[in-house]
Amino acid sequence: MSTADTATSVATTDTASTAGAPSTPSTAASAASTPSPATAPWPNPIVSGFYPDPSVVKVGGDYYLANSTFEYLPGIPILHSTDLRKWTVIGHVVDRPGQLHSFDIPTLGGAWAPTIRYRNGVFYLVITDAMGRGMIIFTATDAAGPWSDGIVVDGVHGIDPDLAWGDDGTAYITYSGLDTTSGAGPGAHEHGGILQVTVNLETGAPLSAPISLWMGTGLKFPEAPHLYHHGEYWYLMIAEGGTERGHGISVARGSSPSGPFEPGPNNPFLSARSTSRPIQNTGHGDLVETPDGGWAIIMLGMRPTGMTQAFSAMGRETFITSARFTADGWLEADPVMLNPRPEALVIDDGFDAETLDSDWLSMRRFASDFASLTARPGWVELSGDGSTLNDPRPALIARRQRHAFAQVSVVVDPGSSGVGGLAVRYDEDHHYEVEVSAGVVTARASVAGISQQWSLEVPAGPVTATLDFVASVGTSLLSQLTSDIVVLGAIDSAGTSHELARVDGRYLSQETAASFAGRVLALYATSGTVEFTDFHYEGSDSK
Ligand code: 6LW
Repeated sequence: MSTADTATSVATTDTASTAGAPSTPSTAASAASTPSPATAPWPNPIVSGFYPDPSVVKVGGDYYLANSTFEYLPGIPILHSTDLRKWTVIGHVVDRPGQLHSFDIPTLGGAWAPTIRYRNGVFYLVITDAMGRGMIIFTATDAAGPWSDGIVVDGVHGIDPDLAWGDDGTAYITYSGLDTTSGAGPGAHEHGGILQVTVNLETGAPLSAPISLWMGTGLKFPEAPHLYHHGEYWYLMIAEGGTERGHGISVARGSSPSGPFEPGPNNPFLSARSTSRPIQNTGHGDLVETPDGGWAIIMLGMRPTGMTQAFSAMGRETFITSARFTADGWLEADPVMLNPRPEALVIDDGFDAETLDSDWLSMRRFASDFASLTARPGWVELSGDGSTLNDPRPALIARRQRHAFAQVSVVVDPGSSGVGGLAVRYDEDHHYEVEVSAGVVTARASVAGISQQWSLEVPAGPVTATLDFVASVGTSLLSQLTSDIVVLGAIDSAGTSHELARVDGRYLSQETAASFAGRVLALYATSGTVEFTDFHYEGSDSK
């Protein structure tokens, strides 16, 4: 497959030695009873929380993964693994102004669907800054960064760009023909199927006019194309059916990177549609060679919960499943099975480092614009400008909610005039928060313009704001439909605990909010300066 080959061929000797049967029977017995890392069931999700539209590349024994981040900054995380199971964020492609449009990008716009590839010592990442700069090529010699400023593929308007090289070194950008950037009116909302141009990667100049490669099998939204050269064929793998429950992955093959392509016999060959599997919406996949020389597809999916599997509180996450080439040269994949990591994840941040942990996100502007780690050592100070969580650029730092059930808390000191607190946010129309000002704590739930709040007078001084995400315990069937219940609470400066409100979590899910991102846990300041310390997150996928 040219992508892996372009990177480096997979080292086989160490794979052979680790996969080889041990010499002594007892070891062999234990080996037989304990699946080798290569054959143990995949953990799934492999990256939990708001990590949609994954792309992966193998470079020797290393794997690099990239995801969409839309209006959040820093943008486009790069994660590293050596086994496709354990992933670590090693950097971000977008870590400074100008790389993306960002500042006034509409919600749902921004960093849509990257493809990460590697060739001759250079990492390439192509992506569309939807409703922003357009289709962009970023490069780096180290996947951890720094990455380039990004060059625009001039005049090519589409999403989900893929990058592949022909045997002659020609660079092909294959993309989905949804035009979000030309502003050309009706064409901006038609879908042109899967298109392709050749491109000068140094300048971004297209070297050919767009050609149409495939419209998919006729399902809606043919998108997320990826080209692979394996054996005698070029494979064109796409998503179709839409990112909702009808999502799936289809494949066609041809003798050249530009086709013509013959659709496979079992498309979509990967989909959860109309099944009761815990993982739904599977699609938008990238094919990768596994450490043991097999194949896997890494894709987006969702974990809808509630009695009718209706609400996905975690949004679109990154999943994996095994795949293979069949004897007649087509792709097949195993069902994507849920296998959450059993251990709880605990995060504590006392804000005593010189810079914010890179998992802290901000909204359309970098946190350096409004956050200080030096004003009060051991605290992060956020300076509000009057923007609330309903506005496009709140003074906010946020981390993804990674688990269905979690406890979150942070100490909030609003001083004499500050207003701010702890929120769970899906987008500016859907968020719940515990807000603190001098002597008053307010719980608030805002859903699609409807808002309700509960206020309580408390002694002056710092307050510990808490959000608990718990399972619904109601006995009525109606109460069993939701994904979770969010408990908004506070511990005042006298040490008294208060439960301010219990709010249904279904309204902060992909199916209701419907915006592309996912839940984040946010520290924010609306006005004045508000200081925070002792952020604590404990999450688990078991109740
Ligand atoms: C992405 C498209 C999609 O570009 O949603 O789920 C868009 N599929 O492929 C944004 O995530």
